[in-house]
Amino acid sequence: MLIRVPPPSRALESEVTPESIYLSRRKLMQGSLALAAMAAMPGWAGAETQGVYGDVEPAKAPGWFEEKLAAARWQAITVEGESITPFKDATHYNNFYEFGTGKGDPAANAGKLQVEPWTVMVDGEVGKPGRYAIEDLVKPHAFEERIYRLRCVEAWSMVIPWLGFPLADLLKQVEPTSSARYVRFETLVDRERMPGQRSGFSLIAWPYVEGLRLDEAMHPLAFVAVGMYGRVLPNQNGAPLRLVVPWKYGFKSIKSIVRISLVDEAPKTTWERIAPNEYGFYANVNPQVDHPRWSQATERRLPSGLFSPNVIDTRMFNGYEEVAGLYAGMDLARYY
Ligand SMILES: Nc1nc2c(c(=O)[nH]1)N[C@H]1C(S)=C(S)[C@@H](COP(=O)(O)O)O[C@H]1N2
Ligand SMILES: [Mo]
Repeated sequence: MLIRVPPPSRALESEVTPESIYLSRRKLMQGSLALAAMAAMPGWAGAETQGVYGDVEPAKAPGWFEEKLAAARWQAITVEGESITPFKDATHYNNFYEFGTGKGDPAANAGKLQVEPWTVMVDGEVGKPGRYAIEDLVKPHAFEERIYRLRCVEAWSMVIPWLGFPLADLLKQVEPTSSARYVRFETLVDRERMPGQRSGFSLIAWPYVEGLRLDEAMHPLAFVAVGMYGRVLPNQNGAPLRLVVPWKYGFKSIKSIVRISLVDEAPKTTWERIAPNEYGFYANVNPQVDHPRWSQATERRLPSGLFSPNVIDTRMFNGYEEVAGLYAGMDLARYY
């Protein structure tokens, strides 16, 4: 058996689950049924009883999702001393400019997005290029739950339990060649169903593009999400598959991916193209490097209101210090 030293982002389950649930679960886990019990429920067990879902109905999940969900490994990685953001906030306060620039626009408009069938074009420096049905990209990998902080560059944040698998697993599946140095991702273009793409005022040259250095993409924390809160990913959160890169500002976590290209040069990303002095390729969360128009030293943790703004300190790499080695020797004020 492989014994691993827990990274700093990993914490005791007691720190994210209410104590009563934690205690009953502990009892279950004392016996030889420990593993079975682990597999049976989400790491933030008892979401229904905690009222996490509120009145938000689940989206209809495709067959491939239900199949993998039944065998999911709950809570591989969690966060310290934080509570899960209510499902309502995570699904009704979104950035997804394809559906409009307002925080409520994605929830209001994304219902029309057709997520089934879905294919992802894999091309460039790979041994196994092709147009993959989503089922074929997902099936070889076990579902894991990852409870991650999500820090938007606009200085608000949430804590979200994602379901999916490491991006490294998907990349290994398509076999990057020795010339591959970066990964480029593209979101769907659908002017009919994505009203934000029709707007004459949009600054964005669609498709939305993001990218990572290959070693960043292979880091065990880089994640492909197909679900959240134990349910299939809602359209407004980037169904049917999106990236989650928890140590970077939220805009790196590209939604509704239709193309993954292994390339030898750094791709030009959407926000870099629009305002290169404000948004860099790296976009690592960094409280010491301010946005030219606002401070990045603190963040509003949702839910946040006028009378309880819930402002907390922002942490280097969003608290995921185990990625620091990826940037050894780099001036992070220059490569922001
Ligand atoms: N295709 C696409 N992906 C996107 C965006 C977008 O506008 N289009 N917004 C990004 C930003 S700025 C953030 S903060 C996160 C928000 O993810 P969430 O709505 O699931 O919280 O998605 C990111 N991914
Ligand atoms: Mo963001």
